[in-house]
Amino acid sequence: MFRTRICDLCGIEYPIFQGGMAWVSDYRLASAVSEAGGLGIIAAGHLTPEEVREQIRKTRERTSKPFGVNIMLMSPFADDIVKVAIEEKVAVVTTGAGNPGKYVKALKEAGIKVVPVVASVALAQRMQREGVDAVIAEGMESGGHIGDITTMALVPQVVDAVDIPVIAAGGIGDARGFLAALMLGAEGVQMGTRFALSKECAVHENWKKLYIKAKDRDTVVTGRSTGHPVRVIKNKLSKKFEQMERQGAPKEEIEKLGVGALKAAAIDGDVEWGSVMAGQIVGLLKEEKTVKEIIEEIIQGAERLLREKCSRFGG
Ligand code: TUI
Repeated sequence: MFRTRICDLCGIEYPIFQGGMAWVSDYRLASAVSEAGGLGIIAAGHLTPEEVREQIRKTRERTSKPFGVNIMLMSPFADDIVKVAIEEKVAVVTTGAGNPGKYVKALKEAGIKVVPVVASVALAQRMQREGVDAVIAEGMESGGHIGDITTMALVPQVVDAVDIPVIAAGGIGDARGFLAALMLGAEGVQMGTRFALSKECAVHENWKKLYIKAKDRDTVVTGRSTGHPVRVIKNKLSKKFEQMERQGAPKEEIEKLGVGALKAAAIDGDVEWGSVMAGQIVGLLKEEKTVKEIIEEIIQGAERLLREKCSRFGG
């Protein structure tokens, strides 16, 4: 059950992607997700091209299954990371925070599936015209850099506007979210926050503790005034951001606050003054689980839910 075009496209068992998360999703998480039947994704956001190559090779030592690399298009190394992905022949490249148009041809020629994150119908249509294999429609419930439409509203509009498969992202953390996304017409889901709170994720313990403590209203979007909206868990840093944005501080000064803040939280565990990116679904998460448990609970839970709902509403 739940085999979709995404499974065939990427050579995976379940249509579940693990979102690429800079400083959070390295080879340990990516290989675990792929081994469990989903698509693990190495985040290249913060890495140099040679570090990306090393991550790819380490992933290959742990799994022979397909996996992906996420290229954050604001990275100064994006051009060379694309070259590394091609040389290393990764199965899938996902992109974020921009338009990957100029890379599509070279990636496709190398036999790599290209799956950009989009936050609007217009970009999804443009990406389809440029020949990508699928799109990830990401709602503003997501953690990190976001667009401004919710998953519930964005996904069906993107589904109606393109013929290629659509993966839903943003606000999905369990079987209910997975099934809801399929009902909206998506053929798969991408989850970041849920996988960040997994045993195999090497993010700092303080980050995970904060995720467990967080409730529904504990995230906030900073950086709207600079054109780089980022969803994080509220802390001293986010309050400072809000204060500076309220006061109309210069864009450069506000952006300076964020430099190094993600690493400070994810690696050094400074969850007061670091940037603890998280989606709104963080309030649902109560415990750390293994990747295998997360995926099995979603697939088995969705099968059970579907049976229950069909017998209740479907006669
Ligand atoms: O990329 C993400 N999320 C991210 S990247 C990131 S790294 C970072 N670190 C510090 C500060 C800022 C970022 C953290 N989180 N998600 C994918 C995503 N892409 N969400 C939204 C978009 C998007 C938005 C607009 C993609 C394309 C787009 O349009 C660009 C255009 O040119 O039309």
